[in-house]
Amino acid sequence: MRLALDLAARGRRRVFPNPMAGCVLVKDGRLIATGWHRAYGRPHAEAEALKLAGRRARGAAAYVSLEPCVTFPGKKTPSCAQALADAGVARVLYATQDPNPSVAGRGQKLMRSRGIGVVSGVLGREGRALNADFLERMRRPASLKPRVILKMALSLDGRAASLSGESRWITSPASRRLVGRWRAESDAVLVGIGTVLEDDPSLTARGMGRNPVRVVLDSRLKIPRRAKVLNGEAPTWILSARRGRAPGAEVIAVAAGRGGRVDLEEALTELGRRRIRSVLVEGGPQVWAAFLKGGLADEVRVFFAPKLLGGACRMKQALSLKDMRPQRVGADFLFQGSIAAATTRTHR
Ligand code: AOF
Ligand code: ZN
Repeated sequence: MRLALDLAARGRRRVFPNPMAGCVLVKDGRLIATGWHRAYGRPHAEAEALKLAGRRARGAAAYVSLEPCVTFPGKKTPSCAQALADAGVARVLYATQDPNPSVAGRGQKLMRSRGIGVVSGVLGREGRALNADFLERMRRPASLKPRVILKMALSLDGRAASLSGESRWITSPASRRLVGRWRAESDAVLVGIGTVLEDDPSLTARGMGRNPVRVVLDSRLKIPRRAKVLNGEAPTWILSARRGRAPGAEVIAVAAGRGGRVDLEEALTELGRRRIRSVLVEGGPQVWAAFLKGGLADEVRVFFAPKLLGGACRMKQALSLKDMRPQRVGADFLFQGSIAAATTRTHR
């Protein structure tokens, strides 16, 4: 079991929002196959081990770090409890029950009904510690909406992009690293389709931790196939008023509100149902405005970069400011500085 737990831990940072899981198949005192859940959407630990073992799985004992799963609506992979039974595995020992309400106890029941000897709670404390985050999320009521944090990056004159639509990069590498950390701390990052079309961001944690779920509001399902958010580096959920498919993402149908746009309250309800505790809303301006207008944001984090973008067609025409002296004036913030590089501006 210790090996199963160690194997499970190899999926750390990759499997979110799924739990980590490892599986070891043993027969006649000999290890015959191992497997672990490598990444969200990929085969489960048991499936990997059973594939390696082939016919040798018959009569074997399986040590699994988590109760093997059963099928439920929206599930991406086949039931492991079923697969273990179909392969003729004789005994299944697992560390902890799956806290997912769609699975909890049902995996055990299914295996027992198929004549498998089941033992639960083997290194239970270690198993629970391994997936403490998953356990905590699954205990959340499905009716709770996530906390919404709006992240904005603006020039000092309050622009999020140049006239041509460029927004890379307004802020410094240090700020972007900080955003990477915020992404790693969030369960989900959300952008509108406009941002995907304009900036093509990958929305990963930039190596600062595990990647959050990437959520795209795309009412009319316009996402291009080559969009970086579809690169498989992290799970992507497209919330759309249309039904459809997008390879590399899960398209989730959400009721439309005014103007055929995805209703934001519905969107947050859906994320809550999926046990998302926090969403970092990264834009663009239309999405910020919609969240603010709906009174749906809990917190804002605004970067002001020491530059002026007003009227600049391209980002490189922004006016840089130097010797910035930020000050508090009453309830306000005053930023004073001198203009460093006067670039000639070409207006449209
Ligand atoms: C297992 N073995 O390795 C893992 C399990 O959408 P799916 O098919 O990936 O299913 C996700 C659910 O499966 C997840 O919420 C949790 O209940 C269970 N995770 N179960 O038997 C595994 N990772
Ligand atoms: Zn499974």
